[in-house]
Amino acid sequence: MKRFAHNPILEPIKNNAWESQAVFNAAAVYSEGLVHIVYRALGTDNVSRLGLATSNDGFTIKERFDTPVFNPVNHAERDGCEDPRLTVIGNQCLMAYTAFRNHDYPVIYQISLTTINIKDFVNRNWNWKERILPFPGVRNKDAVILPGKVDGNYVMFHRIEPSICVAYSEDLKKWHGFKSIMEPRDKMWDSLKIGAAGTPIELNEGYLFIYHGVDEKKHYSLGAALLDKSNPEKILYRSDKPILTPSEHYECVGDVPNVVFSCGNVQIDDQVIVYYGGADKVLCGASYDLNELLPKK
Ligand code: BMA
Repeated sequence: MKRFAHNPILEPIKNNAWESQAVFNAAAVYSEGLVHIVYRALGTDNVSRLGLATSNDGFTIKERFDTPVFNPVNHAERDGCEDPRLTVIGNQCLMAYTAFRNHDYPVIYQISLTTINIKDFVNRNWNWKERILPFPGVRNKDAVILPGKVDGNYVMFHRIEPSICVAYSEDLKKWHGFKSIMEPRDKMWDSLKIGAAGTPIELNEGYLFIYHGVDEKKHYSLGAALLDKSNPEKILYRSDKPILTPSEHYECVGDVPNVVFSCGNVQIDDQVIVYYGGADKVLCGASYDLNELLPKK
């Protein structure tokens, strides 16, 4: 595991009101030789919107856009669209994110889904389709869609505290087969609660599933699991130790201390590049050699 030498790779821009407070937890898609990084930006108004930056090698930011690419539009998300996770299936790019509303009681966050044609996405035509609330009114976050279907169904991982759950759907609207598939582990780095990190990566051995875990001190770390390809509810391996845990200044000091939190990763050759928010303030990256991440046979 190697942190990027030039972390953080994105920091807030004071003169852009919509991204003046924090830029962190980002989704990532690698398409046509370019990494598209869709990051959560917190504005002066305390509302989260999504911004876009790109990179050729995954490490160096090539371009960063001056206006958000995704904004809150409905009541469920009036206080923010947070923590995007992107999955490409065929010509469809699916985005799961957290719709946040804190002006009513009780404060509610829930999962929202939308899609965009991959051509529109890479050409920056922001024709996002209908926004769907798969579980209206249920407090839930950390949703990500698997990059492959099982028995014709989309598979979503999501988090009903404190566990990672699964759900299935043919049309992204009606979901069934909810159940918890991964629980926190007593006295370990993931003892309090867990949730998906970025989109699972399909390998010969199974889906590489990076997830976050929170311990009793409320430190957020990242770990790795391997899921069975034909039955992703089956956990073939789960790391005893975190693969990344807060230690650098930009991970320990920020809006929320001691947090490494990821919503996106890409695979470029044998490298997995993981984008992660440092202390809910800045965006960072780390890379892993696939051979290092997978369990030794
Ligand atoms: C989670 C999410 C993330 C955040 C993390 C640490 O519940 O809200 O957006 O990065 O907490 O504060």
